[in-house]
Amino acid sequence: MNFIHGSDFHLGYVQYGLHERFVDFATTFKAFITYGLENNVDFILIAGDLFEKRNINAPTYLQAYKVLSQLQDECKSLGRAPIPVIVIEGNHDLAYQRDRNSWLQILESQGMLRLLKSTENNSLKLDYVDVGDCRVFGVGYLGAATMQSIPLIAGDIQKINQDVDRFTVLTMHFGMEEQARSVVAGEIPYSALLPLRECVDYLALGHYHNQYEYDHWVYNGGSLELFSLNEYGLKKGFYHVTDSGAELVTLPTRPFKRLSGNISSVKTPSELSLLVQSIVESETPVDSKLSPIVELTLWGNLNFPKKDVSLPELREMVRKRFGCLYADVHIKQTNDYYTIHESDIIGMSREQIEAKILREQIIQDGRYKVYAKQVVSDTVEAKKLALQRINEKEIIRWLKQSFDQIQLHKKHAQEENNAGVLPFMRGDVT
Ligand SMILES: [Mn+2]
Repeated sequence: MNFIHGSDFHLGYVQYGLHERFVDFATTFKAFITYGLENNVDFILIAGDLFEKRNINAPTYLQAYKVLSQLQDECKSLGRAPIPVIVIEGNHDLAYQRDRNSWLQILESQGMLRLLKSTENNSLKLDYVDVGDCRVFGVGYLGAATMQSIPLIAGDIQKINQDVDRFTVLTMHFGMEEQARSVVAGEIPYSALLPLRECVDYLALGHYHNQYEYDHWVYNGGSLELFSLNEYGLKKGFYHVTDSGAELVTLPTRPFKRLSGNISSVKTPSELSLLVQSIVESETPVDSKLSPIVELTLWGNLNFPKKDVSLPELREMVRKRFGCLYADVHIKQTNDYYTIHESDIIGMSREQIEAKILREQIIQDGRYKVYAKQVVSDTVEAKKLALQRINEKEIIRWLKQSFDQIQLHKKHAQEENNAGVLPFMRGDVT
């Protein structure tokens, strides 16, 4: 057995409106395919969101076509059979109803890939393909119907696989509960996957852009490129699966750097320039062939009108220092967030007051100040669960998970060795 499993390439995404970023996403996709070729895999699996949009433009189509046709040409010149590229539709590359065909279907009709398209017409009809010693089932993005479909999918696989003994791969596009930095509707808890545990050897997931895995059978490599700064610091890669197991492979991509500084003690615009100067100079330049993308967040209380700040000038300082492809500097005024006025309590609900007091405590304590929002919402939630008489072990487990997440985030932030930790809360996930 020998295959690679990746997802969320998002070809066609023009991040920051930069052509270079448009090219980066394709370069990374190509590197993934090349890895497969060089490792002589039996097949290449893409667990959805090959494309950024349903209605991609011609250059994006060409990027995909070129990479896939080159793979075929190279297989031919090596005298080996073409390596099948097996794909499902993610939420980003579903066809519009009116278009009927997705771009993935077009590429399939051209013999560039094999699109696994399970159809649901009253009953689910699973699509699969046999390659090497594997049987690969695929179900495209189901959205809110994912959870209820899982037992049906498991039942069908069991029926189809009767008397067949193959290594069974199932590829789907959904996120697992508590893996995203934010709370996302329609996430799947691990317990819901248990019917699949019986009949699937390898569950190849896509959708969330961070790497995670469960119990040596559920794998999500994430997007290889950094799709948004909310993903900063997340582990990302694809899996190379052989008889000895699934190994996470990472690829070199354009570096991102996230910096921050507290502006509360800055009195004038020129002092602000000096602060930015000292922040960028205390950072080591980025060691990469690709020029980096750097984001600097200046947070706290700005003591003079924002219009006096020359953001272009500050951006230029960052750009010069790091030789950036793109530098972003922005100001995040957080002063109000930390201030509690007694008069504010009038007219507030009990829950709001509780949240406010908790927040005050957390800020005074200092250790989890930057995570105050999360700690408050988790504490309030824990109380609600207790009132609902949820088993205390369950509540503790849930709080522990949240705590571990904060600890992990804290550790990452420290590793980045930033002067001040950003006051970012849970971010959004695509
Ligand atoms: Mn997706």
